[in-house]
Amino acid sequence: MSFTPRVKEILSWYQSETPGTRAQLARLLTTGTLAGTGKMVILPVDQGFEHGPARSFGPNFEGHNPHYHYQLAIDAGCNAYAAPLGFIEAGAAEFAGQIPLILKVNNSDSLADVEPCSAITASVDDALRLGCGAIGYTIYPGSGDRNAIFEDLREITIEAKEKGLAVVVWSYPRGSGLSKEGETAIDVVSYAAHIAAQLGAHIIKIKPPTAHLEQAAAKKAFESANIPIDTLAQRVSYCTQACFGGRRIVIFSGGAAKGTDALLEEIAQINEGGGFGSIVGRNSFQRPHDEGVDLLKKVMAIYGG
Ligand code: FBP
Repeated sequence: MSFTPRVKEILSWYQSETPGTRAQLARLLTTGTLAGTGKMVILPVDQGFEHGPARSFGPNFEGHNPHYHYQLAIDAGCNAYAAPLGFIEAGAAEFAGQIPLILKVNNSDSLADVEPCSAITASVDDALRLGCGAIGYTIYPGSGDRNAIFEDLREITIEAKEKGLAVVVWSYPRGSGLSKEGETAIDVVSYAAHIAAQLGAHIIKIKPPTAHLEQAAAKKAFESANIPIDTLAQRVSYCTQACFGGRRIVIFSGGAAKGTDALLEEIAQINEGGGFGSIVGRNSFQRPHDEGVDLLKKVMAIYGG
């Protein structure tokens, strides 16, 4: 397969990586409906672990079946499917080679009342054994546990790169240092995205940021530099710039289930701001199968232009 100029350009940002890692990034960029466009839509299904099965799969009972999500990602034409060890293991043989896989190697639950942190729940070797092309890891900038979170990612990233895998980082600011509103504030989200880039992430996943400015010093900096943050498109643009001047793949999460129009309006703004795509979980697998596929196809149509 010959790559499009856009795929070649994106791969040129990752020249220091091993051939194996670059091949996995290339596979992510050349799979599914958006193949070759430089955009990606990924299906993530770690919500059962993160939020519990009732909140995650109550709205669409089919979601309890691990194969359902593999098939949903394939039917919709996603670039990849991301999940924790159990869900990936439960379908890796049946669906081998049909869609790139991202193994979520750390996870957190909603049962304990502690500073945000995740346990390491799978390894780079698990990812290789299961045929995954990338590992996924969540960091919580703002958490009192951030040193351990960052240091664990460092170890895992070194190993993943040595063994030829790509690294996808979910960067979700939260913890005692931040207000609830601050978790999605533009200064905080862009900062969290930058931290993920500095930690060596190839693909950075963040939440769509709001116009709120959380930290006084950052507020001053945004205002004196006149950085436009009124629209979501402007804020998305700023977040991609915060990741090495646009030389990292930055994608945006779908969030809790919402109406189709509201989600598509958000996607249109992300696309306008130069976002590289979306990772849409609850909004797709909590709808009945055909509606979920239809919605993901509409999302891809926006990114595909
Ligand atoms: P959604 O599209 O369902 O928001 O999925 C994106 C995601 O990052 C999941 O991978 C993860 O389980 C969830 O959001 C975490 O959400 P939060 O940490 O805000 O509870």
